[in-house]
Amino acid sequence: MRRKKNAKKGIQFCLMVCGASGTGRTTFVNTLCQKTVLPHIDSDAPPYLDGENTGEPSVKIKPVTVELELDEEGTRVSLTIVDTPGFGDSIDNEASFGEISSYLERQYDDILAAESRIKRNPRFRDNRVHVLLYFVQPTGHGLRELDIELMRRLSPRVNVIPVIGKADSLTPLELAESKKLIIEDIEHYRIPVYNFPYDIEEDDEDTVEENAELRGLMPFAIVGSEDIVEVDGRRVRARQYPWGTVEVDNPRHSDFLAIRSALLHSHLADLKEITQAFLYENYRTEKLSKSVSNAADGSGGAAYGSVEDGSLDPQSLATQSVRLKEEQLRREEEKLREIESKVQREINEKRQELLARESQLKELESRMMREQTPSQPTVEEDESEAGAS
Ligand SMILES: Nc1nc2c(ncn2[C@@H]2O[C@H](COP(=O)(O)OP(=O)(O)O)[C@@H](O)[C@H]2O)c(=O)[nH]1
Ligand SMILES: [Mg+2]
Repeated sequence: MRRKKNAKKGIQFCLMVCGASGTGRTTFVNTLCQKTVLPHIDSDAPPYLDGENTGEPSVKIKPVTVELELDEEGTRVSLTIVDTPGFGDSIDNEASFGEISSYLERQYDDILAAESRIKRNPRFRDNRVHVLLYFVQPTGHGLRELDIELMRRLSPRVNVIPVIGKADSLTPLELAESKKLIIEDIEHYRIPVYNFPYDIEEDDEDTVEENAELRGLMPFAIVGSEDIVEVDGRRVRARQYPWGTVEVDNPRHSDFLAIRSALLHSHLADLKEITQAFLYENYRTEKLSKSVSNAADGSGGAAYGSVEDGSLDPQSLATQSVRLKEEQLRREEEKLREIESKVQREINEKRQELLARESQLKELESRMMREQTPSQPTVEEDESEAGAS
């Protein structure tokens, strides 16, 4: 049933890719979608800079939406990809951190505003990001400070899944070691990544097994390729080297299939659910509660910079204005509700009146019928007599 419905309506899902330049984000996206969704000009360079050269790279995050048909049954996903400019080279990382986190928050603000509207906009598009794939460079080591900071800062706003980009540049041993080091770092720095949560007591055996398996693969080893290569008569996505071929879809070569199926099939709903019920709710509470600026655990705070003179920082100001607007909307809504119930009351009264009239009319009608009935045969008799003569 659900599948049929999904096929008809299309599921909406939003994926953000993030990481240093050259970690294979663009290639991964095109591999995932099996078509060129992101152009292969380096999206990290010129297009992301504002035309005017002010010296400040102003990052532009532009989502792209593609319709993907996932299987023969026609299951479709409307996948929105959000590529973020790479960092780690010359760009000021602070600026791109700020850009990314404010992009995430902007999508929450949009829905917050949409929810408080009296009249809903039927064309409103929910652009909340459901998952962020963070591309770690294939250095063979653990996380860099930059990786730690970014994932820590963004994980309160989005489900973060760490992956190792261009994993084929590591030997199997190096890859295994690197995965181990990265997981150790994630645990040590308590980065709340999305770890395929399960509950041994509550969940069924299959779910537990599946999630444990996926958790065991983290960080996923990604190999992407836009080339189709013939291997043993099969045409597959692969990277060809003088010494051999790395097949994207081969689980012995990379974790691409595992992450693809987790994102687009098995964990799509869970990622959306956590975004809605946990991440967005938290943001909403933070935003609407007065203590928002104190509550921020330093994450995000630095991006906005608290103002020295004790006045409110932009975040609190924004919060306040949203709150005021919300209050105003609520009052207007209340007024409208009052009017509505008054009209409803009037309608009810009129309906009662109408019903009363109706029954009066019915009574009158039946009285008339009763009065008419006895005289009818005489009329007929007269008529037939008249006809006979
Ligand atoms: N070895 C290897 N190279 C890759 C892989 N994916 C992309 N590349 C190459 O790495 C370079 C940067 O890739 P790109 O997708 O543009 O990275 P982005 O800057 O993160 O978007 C390109 O030359 C790609 O061909 C991969 O999985 N393995
Ligand atoms: Mg790119």
